[in-house]
Amino acid sequence: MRITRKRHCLVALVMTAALLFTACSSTGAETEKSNMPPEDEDLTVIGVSQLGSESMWRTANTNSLRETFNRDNGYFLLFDNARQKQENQIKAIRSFISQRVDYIVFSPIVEDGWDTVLEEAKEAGIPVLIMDRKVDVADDSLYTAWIGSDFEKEGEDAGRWLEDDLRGKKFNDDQVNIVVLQGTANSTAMLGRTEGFNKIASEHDNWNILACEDADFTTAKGKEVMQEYIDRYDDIDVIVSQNDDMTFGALEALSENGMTTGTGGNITLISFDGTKTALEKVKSGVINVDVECNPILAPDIESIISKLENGQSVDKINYVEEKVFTQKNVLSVLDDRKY
Ligand code: GYE
Repeated sequence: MRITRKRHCLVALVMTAALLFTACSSTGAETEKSNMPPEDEDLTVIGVSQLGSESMWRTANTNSLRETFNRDNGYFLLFDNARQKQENQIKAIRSFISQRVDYIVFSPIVEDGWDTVLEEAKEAGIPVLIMDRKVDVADDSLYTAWIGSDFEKEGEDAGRWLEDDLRGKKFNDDQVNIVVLQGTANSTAMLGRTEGFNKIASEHDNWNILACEDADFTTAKGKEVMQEYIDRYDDIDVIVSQNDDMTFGALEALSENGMTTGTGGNITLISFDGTKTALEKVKSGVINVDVECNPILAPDIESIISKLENGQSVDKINYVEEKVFTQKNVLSVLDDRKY
């Protein structure tokens, strides 16, 4: 049979693909092998799938994991940054399973879509510890424990603070006009903070939530959505920004439009996370209140792992401590704040 030019190309293509495939899979295997600690080292191998690096909170959370799970403390850390994509997290978890890590720790970007991969981890007998955000799975036995914040309480704390702050204040038409910058859609932090704040808002007939839109927990999106709000509404009294990074973006948009916030400004600004940079702005009065969300989760995760290693039982749900910061109490933490 005469090989036509077209056919020739096809044969060449198939051969190249085959070569590439072998090259890729062998590199993959090599990387996996070299990723693991030498067999004679007695280290506990932890595979961490971090959802991204979208915020200062996330950076502090990642640093906490790296500071805790290292060789000096008897751990070997396999760390993967999913860059805000669930499919990357699923891939990372699968690779941890195939590398037979001792524990999988991960921060799920959204709540749903985890059943299959967690079933695979369970079948492989690898305990899964979930941190920060939650998963919505049909079978709770798919993970061993969860460690993180009470996001609904954070939202309620913000609402209760506003309630107190508004006491005695007078508005032109008696309406309190509120805009909300929301975090990543379907993430536990966004769902909880929204629900908690809305619960308090529903107790006040004059709290008027004008808009509540997704700004993905990032500064760039926070600025963009805030600019849209400024263009759309001319009477904003309160901004609720569901994390500090969106707050920084909102502040850029506001200052470009000559608008002011905080104790000396025209708009009340509520933020979440309590990162050092934001707390400086609480101190200077630009942000009225910052509801803390604690990113230092690794010590708690480690104590759960130690218990599991010793055959002890652990609590399924583990909340971390957090506070609410205003100008009144921010100085007590600012100097020692690491993130
Ligand atoms: O508030 C935000 C981050 O899930 C608690 O995600 C976390 C949130 C945090 O991007 O800054």
